[in-house]
Order: sequence, then C-alpha cells, then structure tokens
Amino acid sequence: MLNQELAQILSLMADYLDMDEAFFESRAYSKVARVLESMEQDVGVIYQKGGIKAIKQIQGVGQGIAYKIEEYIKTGRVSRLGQLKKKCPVDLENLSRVEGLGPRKIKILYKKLKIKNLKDLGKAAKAGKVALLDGFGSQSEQNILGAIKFVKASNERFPIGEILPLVREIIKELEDLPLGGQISLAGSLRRMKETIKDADILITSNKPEQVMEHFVKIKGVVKIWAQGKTKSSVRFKKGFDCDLRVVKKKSFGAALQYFTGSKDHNISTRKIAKKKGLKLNEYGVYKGDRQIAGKTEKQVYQAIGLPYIEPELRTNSGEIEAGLNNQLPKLIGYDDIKGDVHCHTNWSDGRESIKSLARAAKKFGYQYLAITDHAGFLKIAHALDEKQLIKQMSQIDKVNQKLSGIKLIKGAEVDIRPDGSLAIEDKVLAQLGLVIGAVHSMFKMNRKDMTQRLIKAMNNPNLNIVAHPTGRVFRKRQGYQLDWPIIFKAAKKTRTALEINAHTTRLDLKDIHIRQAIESGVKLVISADVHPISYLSMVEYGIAQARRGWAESKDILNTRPLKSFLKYFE
Ligand code: DGT
Ligand code: CA
Repeated sequence: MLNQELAQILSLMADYLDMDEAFFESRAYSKVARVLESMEQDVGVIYQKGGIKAIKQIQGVGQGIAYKIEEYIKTGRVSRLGQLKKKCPVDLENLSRVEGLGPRKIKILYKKLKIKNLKDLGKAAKAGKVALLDGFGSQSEQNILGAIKFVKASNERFPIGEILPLVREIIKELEDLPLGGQISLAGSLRRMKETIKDADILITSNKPEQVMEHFVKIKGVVKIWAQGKTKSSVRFKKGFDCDLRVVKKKSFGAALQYFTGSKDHNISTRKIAKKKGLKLNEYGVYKGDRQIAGKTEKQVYQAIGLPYIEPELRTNSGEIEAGLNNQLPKLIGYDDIKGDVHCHTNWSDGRESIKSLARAAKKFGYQYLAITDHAGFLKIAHALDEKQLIKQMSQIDKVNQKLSGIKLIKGAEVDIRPDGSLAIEDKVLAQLGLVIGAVHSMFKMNRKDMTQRLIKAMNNPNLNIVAHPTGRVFRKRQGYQLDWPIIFKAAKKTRTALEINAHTTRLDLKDIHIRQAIESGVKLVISADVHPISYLSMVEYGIAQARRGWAESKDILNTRPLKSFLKYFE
C-alpha cells in the first residue's frame, strides 16, 4: 500500500510543480507516480532490501525523487511538498478534482481571484466572477458549480477498492493475535458496497481488553476516538474510521446480522421477527427471554423464517420478499470468472507484453484472455490504427501457438465516435475475435444524443461489448445520462453485451443497472480493464457489483468456457 500512498504524494507534487512552472520536474514526478501505482513490488520492501540504490533502479527515479521516497519511507512525509504548498497555498488536492480544472487553471483562479479552496471557488462562481476570466466563460462556470457538489459528495465516502485491502490487513493482524476467536467484516464493507464511509469489524474473544489494546496500536492509526471493552473506534491515516466490536460467541451471528445491515434490511428483518412473536436484536432471536438463535447468521435467518441472505443483497430492495418466496437468486460466485475480456498491453497504454500478461492470467487461474488494446483516435492511450492492429493480430497468433493452458482472443477497445460510428474500419474489425466499443470523448452529450450514439454503435455487427457504459469515474466524472430501456432493448436485439468494469475507480455498470439489464434479458461481462498485471485481481469488485445487481453465473458471459463465450456473439 506504500506504493499507492507515495504515488498520490508524487502526483500531488507534480501538480504543485506544474503550477510553479517547473514543467520538466513536474513531468518526472508524475511519471514516477504512474510507475509506482502499477508496480507489483512494495517500495518499502525494495528500500529495506537495497536502500536508496535500489530505489534509484525504479523506472524514472533519479537522485532527487529517490531521496523524497526515502524521506517518506522513514518519516511518513515529504518536506518539499510542504515547501511547495507554502509557495502556492491552494488546496490543489480538492480543487483539481473539480472536472475541467488542472493546475494551470487553478493558478489563474488563485492569481486573479485569490481562490484557495472549494469554498472560495463556489463563492466566486456563484457571484459570476469565474465566467469573466480568460479561458473560462459562463458554461464553464456552470460546470464548475455542478462539479463542486460532486466533489463534496464524493469526499465523504471512499471507493471500496481503496479501503478493503487495508481492512483485510487489519483483520489479518487481529487474526494473528493469540487472543481472538471468530472475526469478520461487517457493515458496508461486508455488503461490498461500492463506496464506504467507515469500516466495521466484529470479533469474539475472552480477552477483550488485550484485543483492544492491540487494535488501537495497529500501524496506520492516527487517532483513537474511543477505546472500550466492547467497542473501540480509530481513525486511519488514509482518512477513514474503523470500529471494532467484541461480541459474545453465542451472539456472534446475531451481531453480524445486525452490524452488516443495511439499516433498512435490519428494519425489515426485525418486523418479520415481530410478526412471528419473536424479538430480533444484536444479541440474538428471542422468544420471551429465551435466546432461540444467535450463534450463526444462518440460524438467525432461519429462526425468523428466512433462508440465508447473502450480504451483497441486504439492501431492502426485494431480497426479503424473494427470500420468503424461495426466489432468491443463486448469485455468481467469486471464482466463477473464466477469463478477462478487457486487457491492455504495452502495444497501447498497458504495461506488459502480450506474453507476460497471458502468463500472469494463467497463473491467476484464467482459461482465456482477450487482448483489447485501445484502437482508434485516443492519442493519450496510444491507440492503434488499422495497420498496427493487423500487425498485433499476427503477433497474438504467434504467442497463442507457444502458450499452453490459456488462449488469447484477438480483440480491440475501439473508440466510439460522437456520431456512433467506430473509429476503426469495419473490414479490420471483422477480423478480430472480440470488439469492445467505448466512449472516450465528448462526455457531455445530452441523454438523447448519447443514447443514439451507443445505439448506432451497437447496431454495428462487429461490436460485441460496450465497455464502462456510463463513463463515470469516482471522484472525477459523473457518468453520462442514458435512456436505459432503449439501451437494454438494443443490446438484447443486437446481442451486444454490456460490461461491468471492475476497476475500482469505475465500477460501471452500477448495481441498479445490472439488475435492470438482467431483467431485460441483456448479457453482461465482468472485466478488470487490465493495464498492469495487478489489476487482474480487481475482478473481485466487479463480481461484487454483479452480485449486488442480483446476477447469476448464467447472466455473465465470461463465466462460460471460451467456446461458448464466443458463440454468444456469432
Ligand atoms: P457506511 O459506513 O456508511 O459505509 O455504511 P454501513 O452500512 O457500514 O453503516 P454504519 O457503519 O453506520 O453501520 C453499520 C451497520 O450497523 C449498518 O449497516 C446497520 C447497523 N446499524 C447502524 N445504525 C443502525 C440503526 O440505527 N438501526 C439499525 N437497525 N441498524 C443500524
Ligand atoms: Ca460502516
């Protein structure tokens, strides 16, 4: 996790340097930030083993940056960042999250209007002062006002991918204690909700004081809100809180049910218990004063007349009724995906060669992998043109011959132009085994035009999958609006699958759209939009998203073996 922290800091430094017009240095910092983001090995470990010399071996790292990295590993801070902030005292972290604002525009806002933070920006925009600046205008002012709201709202919650790995480490530390008994995640994390406010953990132990003593000292704790015998609450450096509760063995299931929530699900389950003349609370299910269930969740549900309900379904959106009628879906399992169908290599903006990505995917347990580098006009992602695609296809053929145990599909992620046409000639697309289409430009089209854009693309017989269908990016971009019933109808008719993009910054489609898509008979795929190898494991978040959308294995095409996966598109 040190890699991600450092990447964030270096990239923030790059922005400050950019504002300071140290463009060359800025580029160097942001390059290293990107390298760290996707590096497999932990920088901390590299430093431990080989010191500063080993740090300098990391791609793009020169003397200066190496010392900054060392300073951060040793002290948890980089003093140069403080100096840069002093020189230009603006809240770049939040301001640059406003869509359309980069370091240069932020500098103009600071120089001309003394805008330092979101609050200043909101005030100035409301007063119409921003529109008057060169390079802004009234449309841009309106966009800024909308974007501020979005940033403020997304500041309150973290994408699950930023929190779950950390909390798993915390749980592992607690598990390693010779003091604990059973332990489990609870709350929104256990429900695998796409964003998380705070983490909840339950544990059984007959030495609660010692458990708590250890918990509040775990690495990364920056504040102790409360330390008690049954509940402690701390803040982690990353900025989120974590509650740990010690519960009795005989109540573990009931506590788990209660603290997993959601609150609305709990209200419904309690009502059901009441109807049966029972009482359900965090200690158990009671008939009068007698506990009739509580040790396991399954028993708790059973006692009130329900089958076990998977945490991802607990949102009070029909799961209770389905449970009562024995109509709960048999959710797709976390091991059901047979291959990733959206992968980038170093032919475009990925990091790996075709071969090494294939090997990693085989090791990950996959039977197949679609190589879908960017193709069309997306320059920043080094999109391939027709000629390069043809060249790549023959390369993939060669690699396929040498591989065993995994098959590569020749594919591409093609830009969908604003008019809905695909940015690669049809006769080349027709030679590919899998064509993904994606919107990478003109995000601000209105609902009707964007819907038409996608419909036209889906009507191209060469298109198989629409990637990240709403284009939303956490903390960066709200998705564009679509007319869903029309999209689903066209997807079904043209046998176009919609993607559940599992990348933690996307999670696109959302759960509600997944559920509607399935009800409309649309097939889906789950893919991790693999760039570096480490992304492969992000598939878990996509599966969680699918489960929250009530998806079964049969709804997700890449749970099928290769042949029948491809057959759907014939
Ligand atoms: P979050 O933290 O906003 O991402 O979402 P949760 O679901 O983790 O919410 P949190 O941490 O406030 O509470 C954890 C669980 O505790 C919640 O899912 C259900 C339960 N809970 C909390 N407050 C209440 C309440 O007022 N009534 C009931 N029935 N359950 C509650
Ligand atoms: Ca919580």
